[in-house]
Amino acid sequence: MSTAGKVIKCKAAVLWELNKPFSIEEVEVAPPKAYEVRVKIVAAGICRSDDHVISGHIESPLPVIVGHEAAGIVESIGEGVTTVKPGDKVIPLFTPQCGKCRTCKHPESNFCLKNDLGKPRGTMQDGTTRFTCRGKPVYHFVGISTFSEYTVVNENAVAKIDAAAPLEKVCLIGCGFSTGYGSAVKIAKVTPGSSCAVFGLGGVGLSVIMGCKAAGAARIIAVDINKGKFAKAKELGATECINPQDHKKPIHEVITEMTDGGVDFSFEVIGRLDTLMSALLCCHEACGTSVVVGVPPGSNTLSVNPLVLLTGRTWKGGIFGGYKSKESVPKLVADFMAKKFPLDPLITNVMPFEKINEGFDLLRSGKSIRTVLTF
Ligand code: COD
Ligand code: ZN
Ligand code: ZN
Repeated sequence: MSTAGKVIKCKAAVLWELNKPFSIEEVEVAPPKAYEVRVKIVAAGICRSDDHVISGHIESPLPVIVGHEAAGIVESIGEGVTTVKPGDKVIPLFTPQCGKCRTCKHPESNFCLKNDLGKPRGTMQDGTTRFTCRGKPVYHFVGISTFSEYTVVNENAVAKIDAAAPLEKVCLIGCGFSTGYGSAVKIAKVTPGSSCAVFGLGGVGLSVIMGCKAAGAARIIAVDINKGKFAKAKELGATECINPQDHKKPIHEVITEMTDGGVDFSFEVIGRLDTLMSALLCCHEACGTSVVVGVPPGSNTLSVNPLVLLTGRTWKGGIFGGYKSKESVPKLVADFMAKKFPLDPLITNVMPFEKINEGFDLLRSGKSIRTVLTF
């Protein structure tokens, strides 16, 4: 019997309070309104940014259903939807692409004004929610809330992908892979023969390394305080791995000495003020570029001596690897299908959705890169 037009009751991981485990609850998911799409989630990855919501580092109204890296199948569509249909395989987009705003019309930028990232309302784009649990409304996370068997997204926040794509792998294209890889090839525009330093070897940082390698970097210096991450970093293209705790000197000085005055490109993929500064200072003072991928907790700010930039450094940042999401995600999936890059090395654990709290424990203990939850 078709579920289109009806409320669906299903399981979702609800975060009721900060710093508490998720509670697997029965939730009601309302049908999609006009220009919205209801998606049956098939696989969802766990990204550190989801954990930042639990800890309060990323602000969100509560209760909330988090998750922003997933793949699924369209269950039903609202009025006026033309770009996807029931049965299509899709990836939800935590940065939408409306195609109409100033950002979308700009050839280079991707931070569509329909996003719910900076100051989150925790709602759909019309300001209302589609989830209820125990009679209470439950908030959305970045417009896609993927830790639920069913979710509702705006049409501009979902991309149709190859019908043959393995959803339990390409879900990583929804965040970790694209955020990292694009930061290297699209935001930094890493050049052949260049030197790079990547701070933080989680799923996103390792994807930066893949991007640096694909762009032809000659040296890729991987930096992490967890030595357990080094073997995977080397497998994916790092030429050297360093642990700041093994050095007496500040790590930016160590890298500057190793690279004749600093690297061409550096990336901060941790989300800490001290490592943001180290990454900035370890790129060459006259010709280096440093890219901000990680974001420290909301209220934290850096104070920077302008001379650091006056000498010629470039400091930039970007969300979702700089990719315009709706048009780029299908192409990234096609590239994966054509074996232009692997995703398997990033997936260390696969477990049923109900074990979500164990998946987060693995991330916090530094034992996993990406855990994929299957529904
Ligand atoms: N020095 C060196 N390495 C460190 C340090 C340190 N002081 N502290 C931690 N690390 C290492 C950890 O050992 C770990 O290997 C790595 O840094 C971080 O990896 P993960 O697995 O925790 O994180 P990812 O790769 O899933 O995500 C990293 C982000 C930087 C994207 C995330 O933390 C973040 O800042 N998100 C906010 C920005 C955002 O919302 N982006 C859009 C969605 S991702
Ligand atoms: Zn993410
Ligand atoms: Zn837009």
